[in-house]
Amino acid sequence: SGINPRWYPRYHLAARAGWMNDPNGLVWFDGWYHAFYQHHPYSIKWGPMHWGHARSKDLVHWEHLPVALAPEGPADKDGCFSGSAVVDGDTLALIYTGHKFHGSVDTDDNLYQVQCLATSRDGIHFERHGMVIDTPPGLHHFRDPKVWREGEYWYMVVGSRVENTGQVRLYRSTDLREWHDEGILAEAEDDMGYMWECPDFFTLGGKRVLMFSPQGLAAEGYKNRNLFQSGYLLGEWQSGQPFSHDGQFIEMDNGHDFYAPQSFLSPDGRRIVIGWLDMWESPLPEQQDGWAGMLSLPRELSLGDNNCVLIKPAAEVTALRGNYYPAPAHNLNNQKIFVASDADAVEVLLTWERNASTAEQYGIALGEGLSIYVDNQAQRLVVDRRYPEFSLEGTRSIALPADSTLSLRIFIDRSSVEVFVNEGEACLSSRIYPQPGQRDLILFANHGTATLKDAGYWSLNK
Ligand code: DQQ
Repeated sequence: SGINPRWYPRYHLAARAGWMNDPNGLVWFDGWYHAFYQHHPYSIKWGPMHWGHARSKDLVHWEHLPVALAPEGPADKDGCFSGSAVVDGDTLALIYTGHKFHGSVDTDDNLYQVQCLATSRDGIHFERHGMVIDTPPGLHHFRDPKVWREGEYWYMVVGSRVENTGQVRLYRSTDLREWHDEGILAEAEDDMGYMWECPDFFTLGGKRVLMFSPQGLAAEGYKNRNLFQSGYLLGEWQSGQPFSHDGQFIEMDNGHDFYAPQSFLSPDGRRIVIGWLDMWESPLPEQQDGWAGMLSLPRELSLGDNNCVLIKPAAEVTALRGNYYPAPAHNLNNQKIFVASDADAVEVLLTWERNASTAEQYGIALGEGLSIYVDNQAQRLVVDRRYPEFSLEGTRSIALPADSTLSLRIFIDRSSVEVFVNEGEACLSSRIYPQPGQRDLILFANHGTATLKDAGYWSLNK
């Protein structure tokens, strides 16, 4: 296409042109992984939402398909909002939010959101069946249905807002058409947000995870970004009961840009999550180039010791690997070491010996704009991005894990970075905007020494 390639991803899914936000309807159907997404094909800005569509055999090489849903029915005239997909026998079913305003003024009071159904036999062409769940009395914000099968029933969670309290509502069905209201599954307590978007509810190693994207959590020290977060509560659940959890909201990703994640099961039973690698408050410089928004790499969740959720790149991601290039040196003494130029599609592996690393800061940089480093004094792992020309400046960070080695898998694409820490302990994802020629990869140690046990990179998707 005519898109300026400088920031267009080499191995992540983005729309061919126009606007993209949330991943929708992630599913394995008929031999393909399908990813749908919130899409405005006619401009670089959010607008009446369509469902964009792509499919893949391996979760990393995607084939674009025609738009699956457009806002043209009576229930969704102003947008086909986020939702999910399930396989029902030989049919692929999409369950999504019909979004519309009554009358000519777009206000919250005129807002009307209902849950709709569309089905397909070939996974490409969809027949719309209209509304299956009307808005409960008194609600305006009622969206993002996530459906799954459990025992003899289909279940659905829907995000909602009652006054200034975010909620997740639960429904049950035998046929995806008639839905029984099962009440409130969970709701915000203690300032946990005024609207809970994109809920998802699944089992993980014997625990139950409620993943959602709350609006309105206050930033608190290093915790929480600003208005939009994505994260989860961990607990237990029995059908017919509310979700019992410990009230600890944990962020899914500690970088600058990750929102509205959705999960699905791979055919071999892995819980995979993909998120929108952006955030509502982020400027999106790629709009200058005719496109906006991209999806994250697929991530596999598991339950670790102490009931913490581990997040690793899905195994499929290694299919991208081309040649491996070991780093030119493993010991740094107050110096910079050049590793590669033009690093626009690489996976970097760095294992630092923390006890042998006394430098005030040590890590890796991509040009002038991005650095990922250990701050020894603060004992934090920091992602620092500086693109002042686009008003993108600032750090996000996590407390360093206790281990004596710090192992990082860093995925760099033309306008993104995803850092996976120590076998799934944390993950930090951010959009980056290096200009061409600003992609030198450089290891550094400031004021002291740093030692690598293992270091190198793969070129990806060559
Ligand atoms: N984006 C969708 C909504 C959802 C929000 C609209 C989250 O369905 O609540 O594009 O980013």
